[in-house]
Amino acid sequence: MSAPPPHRHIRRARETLGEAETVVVLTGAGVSADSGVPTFRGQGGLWREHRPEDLATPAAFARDPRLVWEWYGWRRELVSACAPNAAHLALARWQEGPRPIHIVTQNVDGLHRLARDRIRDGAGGSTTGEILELHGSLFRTRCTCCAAVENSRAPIDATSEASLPHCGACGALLRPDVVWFGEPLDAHVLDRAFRLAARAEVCLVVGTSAIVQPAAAVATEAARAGAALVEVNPEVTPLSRVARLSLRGRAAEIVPLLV
Ligand code: BV8
Ligand code: ZN
Repeated sequence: MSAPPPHRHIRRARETLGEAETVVVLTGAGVSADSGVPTFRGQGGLWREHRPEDLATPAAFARDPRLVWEWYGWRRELVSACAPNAAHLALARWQEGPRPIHIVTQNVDGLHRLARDRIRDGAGGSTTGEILELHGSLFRTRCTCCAAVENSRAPIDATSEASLPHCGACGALLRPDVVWFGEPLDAHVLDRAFRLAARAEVCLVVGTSAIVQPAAAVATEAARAGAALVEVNPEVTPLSRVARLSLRGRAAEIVPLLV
């Protein structure tokens, strides 16, 4: 376990974030690790015995939709039992504040939205901050034929292809409404993310290995446009050397100290 970041780094990060008019936050699986959601690549990061790159692909779904749905059904069940952690909640509270704080997440677990709902506790929100889900959501399905999209938290019966979820409108097989490897991201969402990054004075990067593209480019584009990068991650990543501050530690411990 790495030593916690020195107080002066935390103080400097708080000052950097406190002075910024506009902030974009890029999060990855590490922000949900403290909620019990396994990461993709860190220790214990394997999703059961499957590698994301093998199953989160159109080819895997075409080859064996039952196996892919079994994997997503398992992840849906696991994530449904996870609650937003102190990092999600601190970011949600920060978004309700006076400044535009935007969250761009690679995660499909919906925990940033859940945190916002918790903070608002049913009351309407006042934030101008956005939550952009670059890679879709575990809790949405899309029809493989008519492209109908539905919110869905139902358990998946993957015992046979016939028992997999099918479209109420056209009867075709449904798929998880997530972006698989080799698939393009939603152009509007990605364009919006890059626009926010280009305007940000600070980009806070929490819990990503910065390997997956084009998501990781949101941080590098922000830096290229002049933003200061502040990173929170127990491990070194390709962004660490370009970050103004790279805080070694867990999101649930550090993020609440920063915002
Ligand atoms: C595309 C949804 C093109 C599914 C996911 C260059 C440019 C463009 C593409 C590529 C490129 N190079 C390679 C590619 C191909 C590929 C790619 O990036 N491959 C990687 C493996 C190299 N990219 C794509 O295929 C993308 N598509 O570009 O299409 C195109 C264009 C036009 C037309 C056709 C095609 C699509 C990528 C999206 C894939 N879908 N998820 C699902 O979830 O099932 S990606 C998946 O990885 C998750 O979304 C995850 O969030 C994401 C990134 O991983 P991280 O979030 O960073 O998680 P990871 O486990 O890696 O790291 C966790 C970090 O947290 C670690 O650093 C760890 O230290 C830290 N941590 C641990 N505990 C804590 C912590 N931090 C803080 N606190 C803690 N407690
Ligand atoms: Zn349909």
